[in-house]
Amino acid sequence: MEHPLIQAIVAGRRKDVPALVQQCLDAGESAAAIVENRLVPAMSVVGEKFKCNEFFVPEMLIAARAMNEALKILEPRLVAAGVKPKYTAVIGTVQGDLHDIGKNLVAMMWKGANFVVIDLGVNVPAEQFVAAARRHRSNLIGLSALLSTTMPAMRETVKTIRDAGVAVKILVGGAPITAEFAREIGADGFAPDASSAADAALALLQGAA
Ligand code: B1M
Repeated sequence: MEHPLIQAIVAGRRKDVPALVQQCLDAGESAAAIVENRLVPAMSVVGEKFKCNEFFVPEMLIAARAMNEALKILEPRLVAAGVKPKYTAVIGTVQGDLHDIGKNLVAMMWKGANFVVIDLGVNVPAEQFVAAARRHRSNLIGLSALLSTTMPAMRETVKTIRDAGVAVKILVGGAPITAEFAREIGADGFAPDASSAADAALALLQGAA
């Protein structure tokens, strides 16, 4: 039997979500554990249902909104009160792609790792990453893509950043992205999930220091 929070997200019962998240917190689950063990699995169930035509886009969207209710509560807890941030990161979902839940989780984990995070949102043109990295003197750019059809936009974005000569590390991720693809397009790193995205970013930046 799935956890009630997973059930509520899958069913898109967004009004039930805050109390269920609170129950998890009261039971001693950490915010990160709730993300990993409840939110991410809930969205996998949604994806499976979509694949077998049990869910369509509206159901996916409703489930995503329910998940965001949980994230609203968890974000302040994930973002540790911290000493002065050492690194600045720009993050966004590449052009043509509107998925932002995974990217938002990565942004949160980076904030949790005490980064200043400039979130450019979704459907971000390559030039906008370059401009933001320059404006904010960022050390890191994070690119997310959820569609196999937007993988070429990720490749193009990496190329644009490299051609512009901005001195940043580039970390990529998203469901269709692999370490091999990341290497092939010239990114500095790949992370399969939000928590390893924080470790990977720190490893890249500390290696560069
Ligand atoms: Co879309 N969608 N969707 N969708 N959607 C997928 C991705 C899909 C796999 C569903 C399926 O077919 N089973 C499929 C893609 C197939 C493919 O290309 N291979 C798909 C499709 C086809 C589409 C549309 C084309 C549907 C249509 O209109 N016919 C359309 C495209 C719109 C567009 O982008 N142009 C579309 C639309 C949508 C909604 C708007 C309805 C909604 C998005 C809402 C939103 O994001 N605000 C939506 C959703 C919710 C999904 C699923 C169900 C869930 C995605 C998600 O949020 N997962 C998804 C199926 C699935 O993945 N199970 C699906 C949870 C999230 C935590 O995981 O984003 O993978 P994820 O992020 C992970 C890692 O990938 C990684 O860390 C995160 C946390 O662990 N990660 C990074 C992500 N970015 C990273 C960056 C990093 C490092 C790690 O470094 C910077």
